[in-house]
Amino acid sequence: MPDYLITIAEAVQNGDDKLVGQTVDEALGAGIAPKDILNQGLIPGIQALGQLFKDGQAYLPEMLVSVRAMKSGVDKLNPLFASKDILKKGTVVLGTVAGDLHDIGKNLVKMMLECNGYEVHDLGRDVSADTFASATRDITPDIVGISALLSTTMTYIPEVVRTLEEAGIRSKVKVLLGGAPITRQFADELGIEGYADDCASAVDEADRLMKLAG
Ligand code: B1M
Repeated sequence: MPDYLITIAEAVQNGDDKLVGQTVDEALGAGIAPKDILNQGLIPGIQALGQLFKDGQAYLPEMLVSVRAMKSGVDKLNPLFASKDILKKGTVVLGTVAGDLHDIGKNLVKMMLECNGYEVHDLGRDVSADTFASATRDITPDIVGISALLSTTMTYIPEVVRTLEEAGIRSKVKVLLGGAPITRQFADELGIEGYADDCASAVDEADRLMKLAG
């Protein structure tokens, strides 16, 4: 891996957004292709940090600054791609369920998905089943991502699924669940394909769901 790309990966992992921006500029100036900067610099950097996070060796503050550092590089590259679709792996409609005002985790999931090639339509927090359904009908995403942080609001998730079914659009999407009280078992019991317990795993799980969808 050329020096520039190693520096970019390490700077993302260390959350150094200034160094990321500066080195991305230098790499572009040296003629390195934007897709190589993305695939061999920025993404390995965030993946390395994501692995540390999953292993319990990095924590939320590090994750937040690294995601921001990654974004500062991605923002420089995006205009250089002839089509944004080169970066795009899939489309996600994302929100925190009705009655629930917690959105810090959902926002992290959004940033991680965006940094990893997903177009995310963020419906915000306190999102009703009808709003999930109408956004799904209008946007036709590949994945509907639902976050819930309260044991009282996770019980609303079946209502979201039922509303998607009644609207005839449940079979056209994969559903991804997350949030502190949610478990894989809960998702399985509702016949929901996707579950992730943190924002790094959410990207892996979205990638898996995209493969499932064919
Ligand atoms: Co509240 N809150 N809160 N709170 N709050 C908790 C969740 C609680 C565990 C605190 C406690 O009692 N120990 C408790 C819930 C208990 C329960 O239901 N079992 C609780 C409570 C009770 C409440 C209120 C009811 C308090 C009250 O008013 N009496 C109230 C409810 C308001 C409402 O929602 N209607 C309330 C309010 C609030 C604030 C508004 C003050 C604030 C939220 C601010 C905001 O989000 N904008 C808040 C906060 C900050 C917390 C704690 C302290 C932190 C939550 C957080 O942001 N964690 C929390 C206690 C705790 O967790 N230690 C607590 C960091 C965040 C990055 O993690 O959200 O888990 P998390 O997201 C992770 C994963 O879960 C996963 O990835 C993220 C990143 O790795 N993930 C997904 C999340 N969504 C995902 C979606 C995916 C995939 C993965 O795919 C779609």
